[in-house]
Amino acid sequence: MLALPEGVRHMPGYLSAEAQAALLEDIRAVVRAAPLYVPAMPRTGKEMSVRMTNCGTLGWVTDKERGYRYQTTHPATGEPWPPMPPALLRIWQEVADYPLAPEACLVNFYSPEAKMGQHQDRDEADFAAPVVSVSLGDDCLFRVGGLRRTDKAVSFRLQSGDVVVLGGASRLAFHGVDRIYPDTSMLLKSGGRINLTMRRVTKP
Ligand code: MD3
Ligand code: FE
Repeated sequence: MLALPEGVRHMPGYLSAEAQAALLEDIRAVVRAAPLYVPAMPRTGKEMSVRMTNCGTLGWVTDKERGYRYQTTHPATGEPWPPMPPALLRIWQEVADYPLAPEACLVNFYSPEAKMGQHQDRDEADFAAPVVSVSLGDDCLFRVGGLRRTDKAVSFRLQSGDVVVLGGASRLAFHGVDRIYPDTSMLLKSGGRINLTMRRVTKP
């Protein structure tokens, strides 16, 4: 097992089975208020395989015309994003080592065939804060490299209930999800994977 890059903290099994089930109910309520939508790449309009929504004061969105950005409202409903569930805020307070609350939580839903190509998260104005990731449902193969796309990368499996803190030297590292391992969790009745990423967006 290779060492993780500096600034990546993987906490396997951070959430108990009960905490995972409770958080899933919170996320179901978020999705009822702010339905999952199909994000599209800037310029090409190519649809991503991951379905997305957000909670918090800001949400990350992308479409063909206007590209990657944060905004206060859902792109399809025009409504403000629902608030972040207290259980999520609590996780941030426990692990982020950052004095301010997260502003955005991006909710990614992966069907068994979905993946996310290698990219950097750089649409935020403040890179001092970490990104905190919570995984629910099926396992995935996660890959994280360095500051250049060609830097060597390490892959590891993320499981339901794992928390990852991406900070410091890894905050701008290339990363992605190469595959989902179907039927590896019983949390989601129809399978798939949910990833929640809490972020700071604005400069304090
Ligand atoms: C490493 N999501 O939403 S979470 C994303 O599992 C995203 O859905 C993946 O990449 C997912 O942007 C990975 C873990 C993660 C999040 C942000 C990072 C890893 C990161 C930022 C910098 C380096
Ligand atoms: Fe990312």
